[in-house]
Amino acid sequence: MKKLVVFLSLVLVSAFILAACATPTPVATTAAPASETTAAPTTAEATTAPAKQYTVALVYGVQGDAFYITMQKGAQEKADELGINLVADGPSKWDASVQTPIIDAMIAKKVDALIAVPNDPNAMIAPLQRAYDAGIPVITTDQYIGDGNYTDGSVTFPLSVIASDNFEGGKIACEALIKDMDGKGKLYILVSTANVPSDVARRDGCKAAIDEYPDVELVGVDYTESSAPIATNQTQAVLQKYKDLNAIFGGNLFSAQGAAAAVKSAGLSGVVKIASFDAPQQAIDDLKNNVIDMVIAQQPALIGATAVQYAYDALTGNTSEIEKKVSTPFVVITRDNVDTPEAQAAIYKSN
Ligand code: T6T
Repeated sequence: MKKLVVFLSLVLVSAFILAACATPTPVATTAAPASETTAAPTTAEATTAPAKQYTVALVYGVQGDAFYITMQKGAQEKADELGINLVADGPSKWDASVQTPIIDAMIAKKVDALIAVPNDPNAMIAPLQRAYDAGIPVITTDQYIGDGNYTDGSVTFPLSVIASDNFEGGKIACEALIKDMDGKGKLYILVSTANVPSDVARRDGCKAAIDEYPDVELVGVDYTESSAPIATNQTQAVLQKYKDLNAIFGGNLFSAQGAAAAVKSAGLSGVVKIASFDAPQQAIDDLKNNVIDMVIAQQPALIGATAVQYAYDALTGNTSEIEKKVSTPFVVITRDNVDTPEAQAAIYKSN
């Protein structure tokens, strides 16, 4: 465990350094936001039209997920700062056919810009293209469409993709687990689906870490459909089959939550190590109770805020500083730093 602590301290430091370097500099804006135009107009100004209040839509990934609740909060805070009217909605389940009518409704509402977490990298191209064709700037967060290369890839109309470096996050998590296993033993991966770019990248990042250790066996990869009960059942089956399982990478909030429940009910807390990708309060409680050993917090609020800033920049003609791809940093939380202000600030909000 000592090794894990030392390693994680290094990771945390680099995560914070990364945060300092990679956080996009707030883009200078040229137009005054509507909320700031409160001074009484002079006679000469009285005839000029008031500044337009923009409406920006956020169509998040799925309802009831603390990650997206936190993203919406960050977006709302930035919208309030810029005088933007933010409208947010998302599907009741992770499904492109449920998300598509929500996008179409935003187009019908004639929103000024659209921020979306596409539920499928291919199926969501056409709905987002409809928004773009209607003159609505499109930004994607957390996920991408096409191959994610909006500069010269298969789809280039979105202005930007703002997301975590998921491959790197998966690698960080599994390197830490493997160090704690003294470089040998059995590891199991759970992620949401095989068709979600974020989780596929985390799985691949974890596999890349495993590849560096010939004595580490990957006993399996399961897809949880982002359901904690499914993840619990899958983990129980793996615990039955591999009595000497050493570690689990829970590649998203519900996958990790389900894995933790299974390990707890099998009485294996602290024996089977768990890394949770995502930082809801439950994961923090499990960390403190020795069920989970490491929590990789993404920064959904920063993702949401950056997207709203970019939407505003696009609408006010300040496009020069918009980056096609923004990678937001992680905060790695362990029992050693969980009570620090940085770690506490990184915990997701659930309402
Ligand atoms: O891990 C996040 C998100 O990044 C991922 O794309 C889907 O799952 C979450 O929303 C957590 O449930």
